[in-house]
Amino acid sequence: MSAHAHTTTLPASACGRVVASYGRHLLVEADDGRRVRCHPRGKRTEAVVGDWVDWQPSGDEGVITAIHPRRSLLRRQDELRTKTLAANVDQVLIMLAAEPVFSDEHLSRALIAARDADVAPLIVLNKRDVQPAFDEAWQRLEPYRAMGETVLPLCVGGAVPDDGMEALWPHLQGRATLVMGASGVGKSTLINRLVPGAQAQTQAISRALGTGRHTTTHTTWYWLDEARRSAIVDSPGFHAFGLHHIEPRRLASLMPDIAAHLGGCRFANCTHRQEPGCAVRAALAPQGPLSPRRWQLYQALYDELARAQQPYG
Ligand SMILES: Nc1nc2c(ncn2[C@@H]2O[C@H](COP(=O)(O)OP(=O)(O)OP(=O)(O)O)[C@@H](O)[C@H]2O)c(=O)[nH]1
Ligand SMILES: [Zn+2]
Repeated sequence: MSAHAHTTTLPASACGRVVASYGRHLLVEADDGRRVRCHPRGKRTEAVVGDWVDWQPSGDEGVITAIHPRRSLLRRQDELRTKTLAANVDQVLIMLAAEPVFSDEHLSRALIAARDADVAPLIVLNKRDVQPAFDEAWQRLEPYRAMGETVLPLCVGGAVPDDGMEALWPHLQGRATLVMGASGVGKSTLINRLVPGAQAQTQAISRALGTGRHTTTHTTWYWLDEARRSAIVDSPGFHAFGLHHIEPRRLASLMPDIAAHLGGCRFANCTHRQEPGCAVRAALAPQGPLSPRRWQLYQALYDELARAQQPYG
């Protein structure tokens, strides 16, 4: 075969979006909406859900040949290491509920990871019908509202006149939103309300990718509108982001209530832990507005990130 004949018989590569992943199996959606099962060509083309990719047909499957530059990349925390979770997400919906009671530390970690990835966080408090637990949880979220976070009430699975879905919708429009939250907060209930056929779709994808129904680490990108402008990304069993790739010195800038006091420290390289003349420590309550618990969390996370930077430490 001549070189010329070879190039003309090579199938043209097309552009597409990774809409589902089950381990190394990927489903790519082409521009015309067609969905093709794809494999990465090599280590450098290991795409994740949300990625824009170039792919080439290969039999009735496809091969991913290139990954387009990512607008954002979120990582999940595994037992041992951080793994990529989703790319090109604009927003992370952190779902909390009246019950189970949420942990301030988990919430803070999620907010830090989102900000680090340049992804806007949106806090949603579900189960408004569960009282007085809901009102208590709403109160506990006051400090987060004070530092500028958006918090929306929701009652996605309860029978109340205003379930909060109408107020949530404008926040989802025109964006790709990843949903995360502890077990039992109502994530599946929310996904099923937003994407009525979600469960059936997931089963169909699972069949298309030839994986068993017990696969746990799968992520799915669902379009919320015909125009394919708004999407919701579901990753069942995903509870915590990985933080260990974050440089400890960046941490203060990722916590808005601490970041508010940066710039006034005596030392330019202040780590805001024990240095004299630290503007962050000077802002601690009762003299200032900064909650001592948040500063303690900052210190604990700083130490954790510093340890993670030393591979054998
Ligand atoms: N009272 C009340 N219960 C709700 C509400 N939303 C969801 N639930 C219930 O909470 C339970 C957990 O909901 P799921 O949607 O399965 O929660 P999940 O976050 O997907 O949980 P995992 O699958 O374990 O991660 C179910 O029994 C739901 O019916 C709500 O607004 N009010
Ligand atoms: Zn300082």
